[in-house]
Amino acid sequence: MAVAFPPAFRFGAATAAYQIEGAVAADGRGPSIWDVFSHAPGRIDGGDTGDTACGHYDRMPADVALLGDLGVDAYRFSIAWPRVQPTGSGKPNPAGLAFYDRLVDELAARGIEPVATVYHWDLPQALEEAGGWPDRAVAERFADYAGLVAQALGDRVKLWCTLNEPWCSAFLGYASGVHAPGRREPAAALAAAHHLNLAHGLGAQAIRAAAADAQVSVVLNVHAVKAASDSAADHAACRRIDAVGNRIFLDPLLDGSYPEDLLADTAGISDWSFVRDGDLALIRQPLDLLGVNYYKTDTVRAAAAGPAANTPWVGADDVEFLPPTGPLTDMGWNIEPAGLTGLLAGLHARWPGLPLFVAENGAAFPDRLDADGQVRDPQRIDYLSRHLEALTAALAAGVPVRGYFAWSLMDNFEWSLGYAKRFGLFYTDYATGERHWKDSARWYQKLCRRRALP
Ligand code: IFM
Repeated sequence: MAVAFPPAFRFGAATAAYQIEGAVAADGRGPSIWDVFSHAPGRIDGGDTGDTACGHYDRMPADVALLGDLGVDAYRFSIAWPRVQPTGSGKPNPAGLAFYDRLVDELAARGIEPVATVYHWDLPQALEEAGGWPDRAVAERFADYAGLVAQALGDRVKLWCTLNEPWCSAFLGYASGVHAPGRREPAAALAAAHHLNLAHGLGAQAIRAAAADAQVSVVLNVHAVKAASDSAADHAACRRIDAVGNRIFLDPLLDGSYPEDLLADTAGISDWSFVRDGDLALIRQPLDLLGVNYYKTDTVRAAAAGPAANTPWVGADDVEFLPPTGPLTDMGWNIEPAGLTGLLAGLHARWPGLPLFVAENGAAFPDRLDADGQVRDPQRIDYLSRHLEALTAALAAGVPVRGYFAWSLMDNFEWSLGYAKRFGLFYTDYATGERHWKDSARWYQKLCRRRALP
């Protein structure tokens, strides 16, 4: 039986600026933390950088044409802060803004709704040199920047995502150091998390001040984490990961408070004095939608081995993650569609009035461009269709899920793993810059047309 989606449900595809644009020195763009990090020896697999990426900056109209052929309702892209404000503050760079202006016009010409993410990890390097996210001033700079882009694009962009996956910015960037800027300072990572929350709140206000009919969202990679057993110790391990992985963002953003257990878990690391009076009220701005990125589940237990070094799990560094069980994607991630249903249902149970959307979901596989020009990726079709089916199970249970964005439109720069991991619906030939339809793109095209899963 075909499973149908509500008429207003949006099917989309997602990307992020640094992962696809390239042209890092074009039209006055300043350096970001990812330019600096990717050029530091040994940080990125294969020594890759985002200097060229998919060349989207120069190929944008053709990429929007592909989106049109794909038949998506919406396209979620991110705006590169260092294009708009090369040093992270001050007057906007008109040439940088003009690129996004053209992008939203191209999308409009094809009837595709633009969904703009204001920050997907590319902090202007000048702001990192002034302290980075552990420094409160960055949240204020973010609000200025968010206001600028909303002013420039808010007549055509209605749905705004302030931040993408602030957990990664805070904990991969400042605790484990596997992402830019590569710092390993657990206390600073907690401060970064708070300032990202604050940036969201201030940014949401600035967006609404600049564009009165804006819808504001934030996108979280809510970790679907389970305890390995029923033991109290394993449940405590799971609770701690949930606290520093999920509730550190969900609770202040949606309820205006930090979880008591998180403060207790991290008391030996930080006194949280970076939280000032009034911050929590600023952070808790009304949200029109919550974006959820979902890829996999994790199973954890209380470890016997003691604390691990350089973990992103601040205050929970002795929790052990069990090796995932196969089949696995090329990222080494498990494939568990039911986790998506559970995640959406759990969020809905806790915040029943809050509409949700899946802002990213997809899988990397070692795709190959065959001699006949085809890219045969049945595993991705299977992954996407099973996750969309899991989404419909949440819909059937009454969860208000408004859309689904496949990650990603095309293969791109997968951060510290470089170009080796291919998440795209379209295959990127990095030697020529050409995009090729994968079988999964043709499958997604059918889905967008029929608006029903076979
Ligand atoms: O490529 C990333 C994206 O930038 C953020 N979410 C997860 C994706 C896959 O790792």
